[in-house]
Amino acid sequence: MLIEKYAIQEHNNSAATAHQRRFEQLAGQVPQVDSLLQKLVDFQIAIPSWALGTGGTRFGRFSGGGEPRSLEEKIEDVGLLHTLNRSSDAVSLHIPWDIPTSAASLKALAAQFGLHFDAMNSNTFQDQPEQAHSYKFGSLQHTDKAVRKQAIEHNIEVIRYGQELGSNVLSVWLADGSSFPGQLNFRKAYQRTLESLQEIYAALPGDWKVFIEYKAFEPNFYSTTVGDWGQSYTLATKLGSKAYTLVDLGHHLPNANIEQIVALLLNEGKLGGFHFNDSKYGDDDLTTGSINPYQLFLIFNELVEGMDARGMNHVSDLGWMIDASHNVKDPLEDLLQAVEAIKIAYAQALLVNTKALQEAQEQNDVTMAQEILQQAYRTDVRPLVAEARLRAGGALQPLHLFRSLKVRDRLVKERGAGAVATGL
Ligand code: LRH
Ligand code: MN
Ligand code: MN
Repeated sequence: MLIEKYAIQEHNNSAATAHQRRFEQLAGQVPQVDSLLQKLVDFQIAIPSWALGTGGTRFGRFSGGGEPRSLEEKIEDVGLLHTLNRSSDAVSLHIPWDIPTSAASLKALAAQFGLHFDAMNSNTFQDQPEQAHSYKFGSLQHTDKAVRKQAIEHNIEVIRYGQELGSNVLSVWLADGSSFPGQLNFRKAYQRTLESLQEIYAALPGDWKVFIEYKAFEPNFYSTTVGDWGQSYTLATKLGSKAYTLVDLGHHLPNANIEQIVALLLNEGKLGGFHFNDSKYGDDDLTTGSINPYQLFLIFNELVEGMDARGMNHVSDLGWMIDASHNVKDPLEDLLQAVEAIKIAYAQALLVNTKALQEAQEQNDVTMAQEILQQAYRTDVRPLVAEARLRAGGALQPLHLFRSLKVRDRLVKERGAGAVATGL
């Protein structure tokens, strides 16, 4: 299903006057507004294939219908998002939830929508029907070498798929850990994980990176072998310069200071990228910015300041991905909201007067430091984000247009009310 250019044009024309008024009012107060807008135009966030369907909880799944039935339809869905917001130019696949049958035709389809393939995610947390060994007691950490070998080979296979698709990142998240005290020798589990990762690392093409994603708990509830940024960081350091830590915002213990973790990983040159989502309790996978937008802003504030200090490219030097999945919203509407929230946080961080903030910090002017941050955070930057979208050829109000064009109804008609996506 395509959203025609004229539909976007018509929508933008009808919203133009109100937008222009709001934008001009704000633009006057923003130093170097054109360069800020260009940064917003350039900034892209990859969409995970598994977020295109309603996820489930362990208890139930309530599909809204019209979900993508194939990898091709998932790409079409990301294409829809990108047509509307011009900020979602990549898709992140999960193997074996998404097995590419023909890489060439998938690449061609993606290119039609201006999309490419971002990080490839392996899966050794579920058993697959044809698999010889079970991951019940872990994968890369497993006591049995044969299980480790199977998991290593799976990761190498994922790299191969990624190479055919033009990706250059492997994301490894392990459910490995233990559910009861005494179940696991922590040192041996860590060591085996490292050795397995070393074999995967050896198969990594020269221009690839590997991201090691940590998570405090779930599905194991006593220990997770890559449970926090420290464990991921030591693994990444031992592996070498192509290995980095991936920060999934939902993977911390409650109240963790994620912005500080991000600042330090960046400082050590080991921050690989993000899985954006939001959470109130655990790995809730809720829409980015729906629970704690101030935290998201504080993270972006560290990113902008730290990346600029290190001369990093905001777009290409880190992996920007969403990782969300839930039960009650239309997945495409949800992803439009998530991308918008990320761009808002980024725009607010770009507004921070870094020089003044650093002066306040050096002088221990705590009050002023807080004022400077909150001045940026409390600015309604939505007209800037909308203007950037307009300049990039997207819709002024993507969600509004999605609804007025009845996109979901059209997808339900095309794919059926019972169409349910593969994934979580
Ligand atoms: C684990 C995780 C990881 C998986 C995804 C489906 O909780 O965040 O990134 O690949 O969920
Ligand atoms: Mn994740
Ligand atoms: Mn997760």
